[in-house]
Amino acid sequence: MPPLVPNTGRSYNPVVTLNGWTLPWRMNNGVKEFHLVAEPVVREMAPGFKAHLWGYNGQSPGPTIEVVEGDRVRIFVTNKLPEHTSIHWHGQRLPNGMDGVAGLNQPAIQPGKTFVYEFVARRPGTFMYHPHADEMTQMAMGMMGFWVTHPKAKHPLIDEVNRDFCFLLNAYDIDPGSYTPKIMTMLDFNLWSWNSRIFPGIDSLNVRLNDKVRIRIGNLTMTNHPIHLHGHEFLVTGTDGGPTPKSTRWYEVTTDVAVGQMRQIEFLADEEGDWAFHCHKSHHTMNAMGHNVPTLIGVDHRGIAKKINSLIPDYMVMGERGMADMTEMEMPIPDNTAPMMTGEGPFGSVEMGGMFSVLKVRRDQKPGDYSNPGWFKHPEGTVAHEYTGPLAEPARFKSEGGQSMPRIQKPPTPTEVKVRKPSSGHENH
Ligand SMILES: [Cu+2]
Repeated sequence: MPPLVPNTGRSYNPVVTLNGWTLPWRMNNGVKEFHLVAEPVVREMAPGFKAHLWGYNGQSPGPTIEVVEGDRVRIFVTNKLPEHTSIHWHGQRLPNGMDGVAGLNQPAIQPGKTFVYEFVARRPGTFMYHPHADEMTQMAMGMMGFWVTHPKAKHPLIDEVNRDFCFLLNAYDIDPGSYTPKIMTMLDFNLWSWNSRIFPGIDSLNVRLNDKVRIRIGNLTMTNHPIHLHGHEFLVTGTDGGPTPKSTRWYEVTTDVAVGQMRQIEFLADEEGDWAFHCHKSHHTMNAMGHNVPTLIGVDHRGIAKKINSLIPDYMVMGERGMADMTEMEMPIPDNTAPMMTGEGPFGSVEMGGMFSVLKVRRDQKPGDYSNPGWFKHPEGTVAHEYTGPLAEPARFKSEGGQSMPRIQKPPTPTEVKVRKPSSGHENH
């Protein structure tokens, strides 16, 4: 959805929620009123793959809430889940009774009931909201949302930007062929998502050349995610605690977003192209996959892959022709399953899944135009290509070098070695 330009209240430059939207509000005697409905939703996580999640107002994650520093905010929360819930406004300064921890700060919101929260958005920054009641279940089911409080005036530490994107890092464990996340999973999730979408189902971030770009990221998974941008260097300009002091900012190309944290990165998009933007944990740029597969790199698979497959159904040949095989051979997978890796790029399979998208920087992207400009047209002679000319002998590593603590030569102790010869049919010893 295009950014929601405010038509009441104070103006601000709205954010773009990847594959999401901003919740409209109404002004009631100077108070900004929102209505969140906690309910079961169906989320298409990628084309052809739908998940049965819990979320807010028809989607997981819920809609982004955007307000201005100093706004008095009233949020009605209706519970249409089969169990009690509450909402915690992660990172906000507010009266203790509005903090949303069920049992501690308020009674839980029972199914069918509506509660109201009210507070002043006291500090500008990047926030999240999520249940603080049966959290393990409700967050594993997708209940969370983004919150942005824009500064009320020019702020010395908050720059104006041309594009402002936001998304939440979340993760699910959904067995191939099924629809509902397994909520008892602690670490071994099989779907690593941004706003409950997985590559290639994540919106690209489309910007104009020389735009100043801000991306806000919140992590509500069970592990950290080093988020990596190609082709540019960025500054971390904000955290959960608000804008960072300028003296603490340094350029980098990857920033780790730990669990429960928010990071706000900013850069000048001054390099044209289609730049990869992803979590740097390689297993987080994959979709549903089995992890208990032996490595057989170096084994000649000719003629035996089928035999191995009959013994180990999950087995696939890796490290020989690249995972691109996976996308080409179109392995039979159960209905409603995202392929482990996919994505047809202009040069072939991208062999990715999960937490991966593309920053598209274009000279002719109009201000305020967030539409996808298609593939980058590379200037003549700027694409890596096959070389068939003569090559000199390449340099090769020759020695391990020294060691800091030389080993003491001890007289050899006799060792008993038992050698067992394979019974039959094996050629190696
Ligand atoms: Cu990750």
